[in-house]
Amino acid sequence: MSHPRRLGNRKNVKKGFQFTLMVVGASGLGRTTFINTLCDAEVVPKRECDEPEMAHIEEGIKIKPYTVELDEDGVKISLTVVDTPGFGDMIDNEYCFQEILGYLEQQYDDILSEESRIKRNRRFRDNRVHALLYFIAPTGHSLREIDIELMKRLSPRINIIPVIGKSDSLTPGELADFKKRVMEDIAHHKIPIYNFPYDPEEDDDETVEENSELRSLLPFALIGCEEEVTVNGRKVRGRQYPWGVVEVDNPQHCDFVKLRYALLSSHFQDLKEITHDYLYENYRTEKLSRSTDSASDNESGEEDEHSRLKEEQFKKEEGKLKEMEDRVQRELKEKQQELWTKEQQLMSLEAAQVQVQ
Ligand SMILES: Nc1nc2c(ncn2[C@@H]2O[C@H](COP(=O)(O)OP(=O)(O)OP(=O)(O)O)[C@@H](O)[C@H]2O)c(=O)[nH]1
Ligand SMILES: [Mg+2]
Repeated sequence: MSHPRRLGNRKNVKKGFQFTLMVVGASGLGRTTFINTLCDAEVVPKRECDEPEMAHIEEGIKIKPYTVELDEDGVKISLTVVDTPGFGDMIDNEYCFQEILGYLEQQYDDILSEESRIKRNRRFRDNRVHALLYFIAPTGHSLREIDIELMKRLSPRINIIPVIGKSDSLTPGELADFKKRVMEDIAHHKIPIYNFPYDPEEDDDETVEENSELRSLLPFALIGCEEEVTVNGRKVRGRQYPWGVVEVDNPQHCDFVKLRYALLSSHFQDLKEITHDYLYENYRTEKLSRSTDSASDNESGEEDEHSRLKEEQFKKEEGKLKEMEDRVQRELKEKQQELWTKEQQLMSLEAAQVQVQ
C-alpha cells in the first residue's frame, strides 16, 4: 500500500535544503550509531550504561532533535535528526505512541498557526518531520505487535520507512527471508509505509527503475559503525569481527548507502512534498473541520437555549392570563352575587310597599 497521492522523483537542488528525519525503535538497536554514521560525526553522544541499581527505573520516552549542517557534493543540507530514546522500554507503551504523535502534530499546529497570521514571522522555522525510520529488531521472525501498532498509528501523519537495525546479526539468507516476512506483515496489516511510489505509465524509465529497486530493498538492512578499519589496504567504516569486517558503505554488506542517497539526495523532495501536500493537508482539513463542527454544535446549542427561554416566557404569560381570567371570573361572580342581593332587597322593599298601600 502507498499513499494515494504520489509525486515525481526530483533530482537534487543546488541551493541547499532543510530536511528532518525521526528515528524510532527499541533500545539498543543502533539508532545513535546510525545517526552518527549518517552524519559522519558524533551528533548524538553515546549513552552511558545504566548503573546496576538504576537499571530497573523506567525513564519513559524522550524526544530529542539534533541539527547538523552537512555538505553533500557542494549541496548544503541542514539536517535535523529527532531521536526518541526510551521508546518501547515501558510495560505500557501507549504513552510513547501519544508522545511521538503529539510531537508530529505539534509541528503541524505550529505551521497552521503561522499560516493564519496576518504578519508572517520571518524567523519561523518549519520543523515538520519528513520521514520516520522505524528500526525493527533483527529477530528473524516477523513483526512484533508494538511494531505494527506504532506504524499503524503514525502512518497517517508521517512517511514511515522501515529498517532493520544491526542487520549483521542475520546471514544473507535469513535477512532475505526476514525482509520478505516483514513486508508480508505490512501488506497484511495494510500499513501505508513510504514505498518509493512510482507510476510506470507516467514516470520516466529512470525513475521507475530507481524506485522499484529501492522498493525491493524494503525494509532497509542497516549496519552502523563510526570507526574505521583497514581492509586490503583501504580505510573503511566497518565492524571488525574475528572472522572479517562488515562494511557500512558496501552495498554487498548492507543497504546503508542506498538509503542515505535516497534520503539526502534523490528522494528528499518527494518526501517533503508528500509531507506538505498530503499528510499536512489531511491534518489541516481534519483539524479545521473539527473546529467547524464544534462551532456548529455551539450554534445549535445557542438555538436550544433560545427556544428554552422562549418556552419559559410563553409559560409565564400563560400563567398571567390564567390568573387574569380567574380574577375576572371571581369579580363576575361577586357582581352577580351583589346583583342578586340587590334584587332581593328590591323585591322585599316592593313587597313592603304593597302592604303599606
Ligand atoms: N552488531 C551491531 N552492533 C551495533 C550496530 N550498531 C550499533 N551497534 C552496537 O549496539 C550497541 C547499541 O547501539 P546504540 O547506537 O547506542 O543503540 P541505540 O538504539 O541508540 O540505543 P539506546 O539509545 O540506548 O536506545 C552499541 O554497542 C553499538 O556499538 C550494528 O549495526 N551492528
Ligand atoms: Mg541511543
